[in-house]
Parts: sequence; C-alpha cells; structure tokens
Amino acid sequence: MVLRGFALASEAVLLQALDAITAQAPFRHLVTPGGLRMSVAMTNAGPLGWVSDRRGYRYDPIDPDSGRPWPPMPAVFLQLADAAAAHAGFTGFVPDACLLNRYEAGARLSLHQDRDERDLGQPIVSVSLGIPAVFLFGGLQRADRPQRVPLAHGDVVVWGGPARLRYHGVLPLKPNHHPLLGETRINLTFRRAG
Ligand code: MD6
Ligand code: FE
Repeated sequence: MVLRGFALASEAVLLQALDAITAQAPFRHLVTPGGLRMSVAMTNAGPLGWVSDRRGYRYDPIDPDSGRPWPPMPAVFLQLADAAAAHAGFTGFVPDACLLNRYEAGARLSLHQDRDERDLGQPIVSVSLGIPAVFLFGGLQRADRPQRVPLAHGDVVVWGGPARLRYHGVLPLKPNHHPLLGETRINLTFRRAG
C-alpha cells in the first residue's frame, strides 16, 4: 500500500533524527558477498542493523565500522512506522531495525527479496525522502515483469502479507534537487528483524 505524503507532517523531526543517526553511524558503501561495492550508501538505527560483506548478509547489533551498537531508534521513527503499518491493517508493528539507504544520481538497487528477517508475517514500512525515484515492484519470481511506482518525498509504502516476498528494486536515480535534501534520496525501511 502506498501512502502518498504520509511522512510530510513529521518531515522536520525526521530530518533532525536522521542527522543525529548519521553523526554516530555515517553512511557507507557496503560490499556484496560477491565483492561488488553497492552504489547505495547505508547505515542503520535500532537494536539490529542490516549489513553485507564478503561473508554474506545478516542483521548485527554492532556497527562494524565503529565496533559500537547502532544509534537508538528515534521515537518519531517508531511512531511513524506504527501509524503507517496500522493504516495498512498491520496493528502493533514494533520494528527493531531501521535500514537507511542514501542514493545519489546514478545509484540503483537491483531486484531483490527481503528475506533475512525472522518473522515474514511482519510487514516492512518504507519511507522516501528527498529526490524522486522509480520503484520496481515485481512478483514472487525474479523473472516477473515489475510494475514501476514513482516515489516522492514523504511517500510511505507498507509491504506485507502476500506481498512480503515480492522482488523489488530501484531504477538508477536521475540527477535532481530537493530543497531539504539536496541531490540525494534517503529511504528508511523499518523491519522486525529479530
Ligand atoms: C528503497 N527499498 O526504496 C529500497 N525493501 O530505497 C527496499 O528495498 C524495500 O522499500 C523492502 C520493503 C520496502 C522497501
Ligand atoms: Fe528491499
């Protein structure tokens, strides 16, 4: 379910929280298990963080760059994620992981499934901020032709139930400018990982 503009009301608090997180755990380009540097830069907040390296993908309570826990999940993040999930019919969503993705022009995310979380009955809530992107929403098979969904600043997507394992990705971003976020797009995905 796409909730257009759902995050706009909390935009200022969200951006403040984002600065606090990235001051403690800066965005970095992870390496895939195959050894490729991801074009999207990532960081995390909350008890668990998603990481990728030569050993594989996993959720880890420790930021490998600092050796310290990930920054705490801000209250505004929890409130927004719970409210959005409830709008889509998933009550009592309490995420323990927030993956933050930063895109610049040309960055992309290839088709993937999110399946590293323990309870696939829990939804994922995704918040788009900054310059627009085209989201690819595929099927349950990698070869299924994806729908193209434009996502703009403030849009929130809730995924769950039968859609939880659908393949998805992001097309290479076009150069653009956003008055608050400059030349970047930031996506927050809230998960119940553990
Ligand atoms: C992005 N989002 O929008 C990447 N995954 O930058 C995801 O990969 C994603 O938005 C699972 C559920 C929602 C998402
Ligand atoms: Fe994903």
